[in-house]
Amino acid sequence: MVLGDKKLITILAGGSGSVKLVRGLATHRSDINVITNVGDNYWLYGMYICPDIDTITYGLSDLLDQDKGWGIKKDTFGFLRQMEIFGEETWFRIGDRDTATHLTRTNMLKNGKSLSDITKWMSEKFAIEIKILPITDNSVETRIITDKGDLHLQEFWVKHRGMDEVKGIEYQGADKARPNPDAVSAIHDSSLIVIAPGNPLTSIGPMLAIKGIRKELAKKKNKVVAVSPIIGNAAISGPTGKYMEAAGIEVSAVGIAKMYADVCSNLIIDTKDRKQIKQIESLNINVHDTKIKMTNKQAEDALGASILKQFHA
Ligand code: FO1
Repeated sequence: MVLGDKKLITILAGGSGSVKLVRGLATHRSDINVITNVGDNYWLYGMYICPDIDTITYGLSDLLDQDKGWGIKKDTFGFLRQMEIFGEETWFRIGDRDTATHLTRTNMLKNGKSLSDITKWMSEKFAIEIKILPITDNSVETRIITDKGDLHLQEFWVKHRGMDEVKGIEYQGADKARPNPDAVSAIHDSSLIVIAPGNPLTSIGPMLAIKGIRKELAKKKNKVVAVSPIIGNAAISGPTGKYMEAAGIEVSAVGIAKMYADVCSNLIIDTKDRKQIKQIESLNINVHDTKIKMTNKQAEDALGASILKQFHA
């Protein structure tokens, strides 16, 4: 839909691959909504940590520690050192400035503000023009079912270093979660909806598990384009392959196409995967191939520009 002469763009984002594409699109356009995953959110020391919201916030305000893909660059760790002295577990490395974000968010939640209101307020504090919209204000928690038991995603990935055998993934609370109405409107009003190259099971999956979101995306299917997080038979980064294998999904662009076939009519794959085009097209998905690995700012901007040109947004 075109609103006046403005075409809105919405991106579904989660994880560090996503922020690169958000930045790549934001270089060219400011009329962007970023819908973020909340399944990774984690309570620690009485603070509510929202990694995907914060990664986008720091990424858009040039504060992100790009080497790690999370946290604030050049942050210090005095708070964590003190927690260690107090005998607390310190496997989740939150920096001092980052802690200010979690503490402020938690206080605002305790004072009755919603996660989406807090995120909006924080975006203003970080002078971010782009709208950051948590997928829901309700609790959705990604749980990894392993041979050692049922773990929060942060416990599986950070505390246990992703070493346990994955038996399944659950999005606790997703069936009852009410989608953020602003996220639903953003999808409805956009002329282009991009599913960022995030982990399809732990970054994008929890968002698609919320009924109202999946339904709205399915309605806009022709306007939805996903960017593959896989090149060849391996994830560009992170544990995507491990989760896909555990879910019995082929680790390839074809596997991604099958996962998104009901909500997306367009898939961007890497040029190296051209041989998969016919198979993806047989799923009624249009395929575009380009360089999808964003190793620096130039590559981010180039992929952003290519998407905007390709989809006339
Ligand atoms: N990832 C790690 O691998 N180790 C950490 O100690 C860690 C701390 C951390 C603190 C704040 C934050 O916002 C993210 C943090 N992450 C850390 C990243 C996080 O575990 C995941 O990469 C995201 O949840 C995936 O989207």
